[in-house]
Amino acid sequence: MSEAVSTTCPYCGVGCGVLVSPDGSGGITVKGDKSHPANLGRLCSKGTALAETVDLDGRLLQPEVDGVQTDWDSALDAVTSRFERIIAEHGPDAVAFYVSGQLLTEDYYVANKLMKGFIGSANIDTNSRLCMSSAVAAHKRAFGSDTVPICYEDLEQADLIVITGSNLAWCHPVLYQRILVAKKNRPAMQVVVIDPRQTATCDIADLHLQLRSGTDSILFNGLLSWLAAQGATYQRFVEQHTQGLEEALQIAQWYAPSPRVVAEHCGLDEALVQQFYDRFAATQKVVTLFSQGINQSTSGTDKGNAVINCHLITGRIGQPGMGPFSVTGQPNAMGGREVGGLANQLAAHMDLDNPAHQELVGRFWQAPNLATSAGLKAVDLFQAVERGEVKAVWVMATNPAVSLPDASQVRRALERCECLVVSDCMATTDTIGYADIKLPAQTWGEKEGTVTNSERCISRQRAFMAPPGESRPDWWMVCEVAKRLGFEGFDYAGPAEIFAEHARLSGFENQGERDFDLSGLSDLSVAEYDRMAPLQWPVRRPGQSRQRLFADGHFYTDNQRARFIPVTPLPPGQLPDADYPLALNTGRVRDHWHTMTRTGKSPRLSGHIAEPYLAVHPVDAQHCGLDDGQLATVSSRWGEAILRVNVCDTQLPGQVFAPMHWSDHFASAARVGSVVNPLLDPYSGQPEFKHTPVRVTPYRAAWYGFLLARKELRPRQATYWSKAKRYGLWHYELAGEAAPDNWAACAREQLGEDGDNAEWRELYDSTQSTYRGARVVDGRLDAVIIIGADYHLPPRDWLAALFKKDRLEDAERGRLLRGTPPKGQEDAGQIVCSCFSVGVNTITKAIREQQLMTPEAIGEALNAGTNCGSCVPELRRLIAEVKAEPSA
Ligand SMILES: Nc1nc2c(c(=O)[nH]1)N[C@H]1C(S)=C(S)[C@@H](COP(=O)(O)OP(=O)(O)OC[C@H]3O[C@@H](n4cnc5c(=O)[nH]c(N)nc54)[C@H](O)[C@@H]3O)O[C@H]1N2
Ligand SMILES: Nc1nc2c(c(=O)[nH]1)N[C@H]1C(S)=C(S)[C@@H](COP(=O)(O)OP(=O)(O)OC[C@H]3O[C@@H](n4cnc5c(=O)[nH]c(N)nc54)[C@H](O)[C@@H]3O)O[C@H]1N2
Ligand code: SF4
Ligand SMILES: [Mo]
Repeated sequence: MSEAVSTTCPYCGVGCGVLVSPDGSGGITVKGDKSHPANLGRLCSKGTALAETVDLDGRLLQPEVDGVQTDWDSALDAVTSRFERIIAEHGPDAVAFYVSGQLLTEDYYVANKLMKGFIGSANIDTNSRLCMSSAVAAHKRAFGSDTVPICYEDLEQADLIVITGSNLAWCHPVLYQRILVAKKNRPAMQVVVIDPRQTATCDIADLHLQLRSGTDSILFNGLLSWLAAQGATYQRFVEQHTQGLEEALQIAQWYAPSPRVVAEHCGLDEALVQQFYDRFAATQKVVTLFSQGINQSTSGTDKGNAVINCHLITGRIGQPGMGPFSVTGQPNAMGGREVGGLANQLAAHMDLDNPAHQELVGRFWQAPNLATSAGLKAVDLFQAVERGEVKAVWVMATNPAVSLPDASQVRRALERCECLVVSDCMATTDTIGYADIKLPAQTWGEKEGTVTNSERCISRQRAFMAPPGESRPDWWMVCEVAKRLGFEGFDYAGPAEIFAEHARLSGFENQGERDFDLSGLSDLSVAEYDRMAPLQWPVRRPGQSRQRLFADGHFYTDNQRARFIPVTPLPPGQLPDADYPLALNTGRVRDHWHTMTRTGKSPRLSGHIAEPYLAVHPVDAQHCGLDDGQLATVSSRWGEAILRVNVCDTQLPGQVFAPMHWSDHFASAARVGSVVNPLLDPYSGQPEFKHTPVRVTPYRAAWYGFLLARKELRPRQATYWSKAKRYGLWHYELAGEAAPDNWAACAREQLGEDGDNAEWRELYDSTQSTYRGARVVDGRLDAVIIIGADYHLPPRDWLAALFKKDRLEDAERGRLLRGTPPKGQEDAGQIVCSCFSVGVNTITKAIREQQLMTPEAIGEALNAGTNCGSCVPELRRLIAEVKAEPSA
């Protein structure tokens, strides 16, 4: 058996180390790497299921130009000549790259170098604009540099962790696990969660502030005034190492003079606000961790600064167990910032508008044509494409037709674009459908390079399988086009050489005045690069890694003092009104990743939440005439989506929530990006994904259904469908607006042509307008479809077991058509524990019957929750629900 390859998980910014080995039958096994400092062996549900995502189904394997498959030479020539012509006719600003925090640092570095140094435009922006740009802007305003001062160990050493705008339990699960363990070992450790939703993360909260969405700047301004009023400040630090407190404090005191005023604005109990402020004031070791609930806002930059202000006034930065902590989303969001991948950065943490930096980078790159002013930011970029001002765009490793706000506008832009190049590993994303030129990219497990995680830790991604078809790494494609455009400086033998150049640039004439410095890695040989162990920058000398920055109180501003930023609290860009009375919040679920191109392949992950949904508070549900389980149309001024209603009191009244993941590939009309408004933060250009005024109305379907089939299908007549790969089958949920004349025909039509050996078992109940059908091929169940006039349909999950049988017994055929599981075999229900595929009904039943009152007890009885632990918050919620049931 060959040795395990150590690499880094391709999902979130925690950046866990994984060990991959062949499983002996063509697949792989994936384990957490105990020696990796990010996870010390742990993995979450997504990391654990990685083996299910590396098959070649749906891969793009051959370059394509104008719909015709071709070889690399012709495809690269086509990219080059089209870019060349457009640049010649319209200038360099008529072309653009739109890249991604899922590129490796080496890909990112050459793309940025080509656009900003050689093509001569700063029109390269990245999906990090949608993600980290407010945090970047806040860091730069406060510290003079985009520095995350903290390390993961600080989470274990802190006495108080404030988590705001982050669903850590689902989005950075291994960090959440680390906090959980630390809290178990040290019960005095306190956790405060600030989120308008009650999320899985609240499971470890000693205090949950369920504030009105968008009001964090009032809450943190209030904290600043409170700290000052209580004298809970670090006077010497403020005097020696900061500037601007007076003005920031004045504004804070004006808007948020007391916990009472704060409570009123944030919709909170005054006592809870008071408790939060008291704890913060009294605790020295505080980490404030923030994510998209802060960043994705029209005042996201200010909110970041409102948080940082509270750490500056208390001097709680740069020391063990304390600091503001912006967690990164994508695996290489941090690496993208290092290379300067945003349209308003230059390279290696240097600024586009700084003449000294321009001179330095220009000289280092020997750049003939260095861009000197900011390019278009993501949302502006696609608007300029629609207007025809930008005529050629190369999209790499991102799916903007789904993930940008006002996504229908983006589709118009992609359609209009004269030359759209897309490099992706998948053949059928919503974006690549519009491409003139498709370039097959290598992906995780096939390519070599580095990523940087949330704590500035650089780790290697290593290949463990042969790249399929004609796929190539992104850096190679970029360099080939650069060379064809006639530019020198792109002749790299491999990623090791690119990395070394990136390291040299970071240290070039850097006498300690720039935070980002990898001088110690500039001379890395290929062999050393291949062996490189994870390490945190800055790395000024070989082997020298740094856990924390700012311990010495020196910041990267002109006078080395950190800046307090006065924050005027602003409401969200658009408030609900009579036409659109609810606020739509969007985000993530535990087991899916973005537009599902990877996690959608995994049956285990797809079982957790198999259908796109809208979470609605019971009061709003009543107002809108919605029942749990029904379908609803959610519409805004920008667009609409059809989603399954989930009535739950974890929402605040007035606010609804929908996950961002479902693309047109997985559902007929669930792209919430087309509903989200494109309003932006003025400093960062980051969109307000967390707040769009919407209206929710019942979706008037005349029939509903579901379907399990061995093969992927294209539902017909269904005006609503969603699909998920589960149990080795395809699971579709369906609905249609027109009542079928013939239920059997409607049902059969969904399944497409019958094969020769197909036989049908059917049951039609005219009193209830339900039809149940099963297609049996060679005695084996091939597909089951159940449709009816109502959305209350029989359970689905137990049916999957029947597909495993070589022959169906008569009794099974009968039950199949009645829709009832056999006695003693309950329907397992929606998967809660994806590691062991344990469903909600199984768990609830066991809690009730066996009196399982802790997640550990459930683990002993059912295994659930005993591997990665990602579902433990849900297990605890189920226990609480059963406890709350009226006793029989
Ligand atoms: N499972 C999974 N994990 C992921 C990803 C994924 O797709 N799936 N994506 C990765 C990426 S790229 C990112 S950026 C991260 C994102 O990680 P998170 O930011 O943790 O995830 P989100 O679900 O986008 O939003 C976080 C929370 O912000 C809350 N929120 C909304 N409005 C407000 C507000 O006004 N104030 C406060 N305080 N909170 C608010 C939402 O209710 C939500 O619970 O996740 C990473 N990890
Ligand atoms: N409504 C709403 N929308 C959001 C958000 C939200 O909270 N709400 N969050 C935003 C945030 S924070 C983010 S980060 C974005 C993420 O949104 P996207 O970046 O658009 O989503 P992904 O599905 O991760 O897209 C990655 C693409 O890269 C491809 N790929 C994978 N590996 C490689 C590779 O090595 N090379 C190449 N060339 N391609 C590869 C995948 O197949 C996939 O098509 O979504 C944003 N959109
Ligand atoms: S927490 Fe999960 S998704 Fe994130 S890097 Fe670790 S294993 Fe991957
Ligand atoms: Mo992100």
